[in-house]
Amino acid sequence: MIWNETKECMSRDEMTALQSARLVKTVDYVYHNVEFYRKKMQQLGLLPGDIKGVEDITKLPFTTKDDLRDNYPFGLFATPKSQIVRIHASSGTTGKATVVGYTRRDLDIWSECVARCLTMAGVTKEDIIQVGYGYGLFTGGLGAHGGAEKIGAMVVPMSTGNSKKLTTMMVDFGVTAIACTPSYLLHISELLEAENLIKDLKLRAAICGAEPWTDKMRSEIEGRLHINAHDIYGLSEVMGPGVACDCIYHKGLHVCEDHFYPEILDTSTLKPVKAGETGELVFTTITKEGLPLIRYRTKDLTSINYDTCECGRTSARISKFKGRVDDMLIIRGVNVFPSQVEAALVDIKEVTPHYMIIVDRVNNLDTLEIQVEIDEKYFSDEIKGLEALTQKISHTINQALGLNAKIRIVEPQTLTRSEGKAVHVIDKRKLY
Ligand code: DLL
Repeated sequence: MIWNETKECMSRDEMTALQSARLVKTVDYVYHNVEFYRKKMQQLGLLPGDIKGVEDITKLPFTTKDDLRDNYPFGLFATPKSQIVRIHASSGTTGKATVVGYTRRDLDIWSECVARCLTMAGVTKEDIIQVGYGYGLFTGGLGAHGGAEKIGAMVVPMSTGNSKKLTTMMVDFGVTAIACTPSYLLHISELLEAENLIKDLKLRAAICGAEPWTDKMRSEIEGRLHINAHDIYGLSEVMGPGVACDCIYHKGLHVCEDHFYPEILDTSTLKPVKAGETGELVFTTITKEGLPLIRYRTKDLTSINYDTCECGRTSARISKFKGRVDDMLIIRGVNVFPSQVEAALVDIKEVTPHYMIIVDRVNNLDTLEIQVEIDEKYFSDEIKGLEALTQKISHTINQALGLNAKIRIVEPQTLTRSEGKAVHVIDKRKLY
């Protein structure tokens, strides 16, 4: 068993030594295998030998989502395509997706990290685990699946979208653990309550993530379903789910820091903040082969704690997330940037660049409405024309975001103009 606690209980000095050795290797690897990094390092006058350990990490350049987009699709891969055995993708800031690639070894390490997280939630080979994250290009489904299989649990690969079947199977199979987004689990709990099925459940644990949620929401899920709910974090660029997870004490998420070196940086100076202070989380992958990333700016806001946890793990813990540096929204688990909506609308001549994204949560499911202002030239009272235009916009938005949105066409000059930074989003979701 590799996912036992050996790497999670090392002393800080041992961990730093391991991270340093892996960082040195990674820097040498990217310098010789990824033109993007070689050029960036050369611009900074850096040679691989200048990085002797994690104490030198701040000398290295950052990587952003835009860098992935600019090198779309495979430009940052460090291995020949023949060694990549899996691709995933998530939303980019505009039209193009962010593509990530894994070698066989990357997949092994990924499943090991997820297995550690599931172990923190008490999942063992005796469990039956339902995976209710989407399967496909999103990393949630296959990522959770790989970790559960590594543990040897019985996996039910439900994916998303058929809640009735999910609740039926949950009861019939005697499912003991579930992995899905927290809002989806709340929705499921309502369905189970409505059908008076809670008493028939064998469920003990949930591993929820992919979107922000609070301790209050956790208590609500735990109370309704009589389970322990754990917070799992990750992002596709760095790997997918399994970068960090909280244990039974829920005092921060243990980072798999033998694979991902975390830094917390001041959002304006991009200099490291002190432990306990909030800043942007930045990761350097120190064992990845397919898509190694140096100082990847997650844009997620958190703080870090290096104290040993009550559970005995010594791994660094990041606090529950406090928001993002950018304007990315997470709607039904899908990452959405307002700029994607803008980019999609530009191609539709009948509408102006004025739009408003309205996100809400009804019955614990996210709803998305996009109000679009019609161009004066095309404005008429003719319903038929408007219906056709609504359909056209709806289709374009669905293609761009991978999400269905309710489109509401509004009259010219209806949407508020702002004098400063334009406000394009009203997020009515209450994160408890
Ligand atoms: O959401 C990977 C994932 C799947 C994580 C399943 C956990 C469970 P992306 O689609 O690339 O990857 O989105 C990554 O989602 O930068 C955060 O802003 C947000 N996020 C992920 N997990 C959490 C969490 C997956 N536990 C982005 N709490 C990240 C808060 C989260 N935000």
